[in-house]
Amino acid sequence: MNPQHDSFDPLAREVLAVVPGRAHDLARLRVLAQAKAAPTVTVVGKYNHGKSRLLNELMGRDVFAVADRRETVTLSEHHHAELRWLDAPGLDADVALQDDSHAQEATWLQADVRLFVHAAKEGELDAAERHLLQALREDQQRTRRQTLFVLTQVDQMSDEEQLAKVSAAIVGQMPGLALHPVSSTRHRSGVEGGKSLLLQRSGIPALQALLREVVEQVPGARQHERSLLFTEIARQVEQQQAALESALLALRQRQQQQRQDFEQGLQAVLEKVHQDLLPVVEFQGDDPALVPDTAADEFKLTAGKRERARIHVAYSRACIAIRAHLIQHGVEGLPASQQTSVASLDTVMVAVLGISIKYRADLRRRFCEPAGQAQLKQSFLHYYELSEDRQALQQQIAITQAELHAHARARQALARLREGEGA
Ligand SMILES: Nc1nc2c(ncn2[C@@H]2O[C@H](COP(=O)(O)OP(=O)(O)O)[C@@H](O)[C@H]2O)c(=O)[nH]1
Ligand SMILES: [Mg+2]
Repeated sequence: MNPQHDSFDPLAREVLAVVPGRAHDLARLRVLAQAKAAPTVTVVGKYNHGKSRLLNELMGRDVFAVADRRETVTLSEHHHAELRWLDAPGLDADVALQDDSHAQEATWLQADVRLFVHAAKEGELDAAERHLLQALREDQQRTRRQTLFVLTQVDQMSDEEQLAKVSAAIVGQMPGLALHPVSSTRHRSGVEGGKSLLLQRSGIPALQALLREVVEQVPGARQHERSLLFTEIARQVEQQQAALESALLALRQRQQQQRQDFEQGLQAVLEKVHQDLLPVVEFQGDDPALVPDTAADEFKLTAGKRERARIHVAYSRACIAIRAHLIQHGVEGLPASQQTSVASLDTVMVAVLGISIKYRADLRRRFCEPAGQAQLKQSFLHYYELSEDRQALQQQIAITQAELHAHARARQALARLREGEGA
């Protein structure tokens, strides 16, 4: 691996963590980070259309394997004339997945200039070629990476008329397309036989001249593309960050509002309970509820029994009122960590109030005196925050905050990459 990438990759990972869909753009930026890398020229097109041979003729040396079989299966590169020439396998419907990924890498990741190769004898473009060419033209609009359409093997045309026909058909398919007709075999014969007319008619010298012009524009195009990609990624990170910020704000507002609703409701319920209990707790004189029944009273309705029943009913009513409020706010069971083996005891009511209240004095202390009331409020609020919904909300807030931190880190990493720290 290139040592220049040692600092690029960790920063890129921070960015990728929040915009995973930008993996390709970051990979391309990684290529662009090698500022001094020679402009890369590659071929794209179907197999056997003469891609490898075209590169050989353009370079003036037999570097890449030419064959009637599928010869090029991986990427091979050659440095010549201050250019990096990259031969790629053909893009065909029937290609093995691996070949295709090599071709994709050459075209989309590595190339500064693409030579789209189509053999004249094949006539019109097929659907796959049209789509690819269209995608390359759109990419050129966006990134300024250029694609030249090279019509190869024109020596296979019977005459100029047939060539003109094929050319017109292709332009009809892709309006505005500039065609560059070449014949590698003519070029070779011209070179070997020293025949300058054949050389000219091969179209190769003209394509070489055009390629030189296009290559001169590569540094500017790279700068444009680099800036474009950084700007697009940064914008996406910022947009996501803004969305997360408003989501966090909404969550916090909901958290606050819910608590306020619960607290106010609880206050109102406790006040009502207090009022309802007043007639029971404010008993004047000796409390008959405290006088135990004798064996003789077993089947009699005594004052003590009646008062104890009143206390019991009053307490039950208080509990029902409070429970109704708790249930309305999703506070019922105890958090898992506090649960016992007895399900009926695992409620917030039992945890806060105990199992039962038997004495008038206890009722007063708990529900009617400020200290007792404050204690109740505090306990219920405690369990309220531990309830499932509240915990889930808290969790969501924590996740959103973590995402926001990741975005802040991604922005920093992106800025550092842009400043060239990763280059
Ligand atoms: N007649 C003719 N044959 C060519 C030309 N260019 C390539 N070929 C032949 O077409 C076949 C495939 O060429 P190659 O460059 O390997 O195609 P690739 O699969 O696209 O790389 C080979 O047999 C070449 O010799 C050309 O300009 N004229
Ligand atoms: Mg080839």
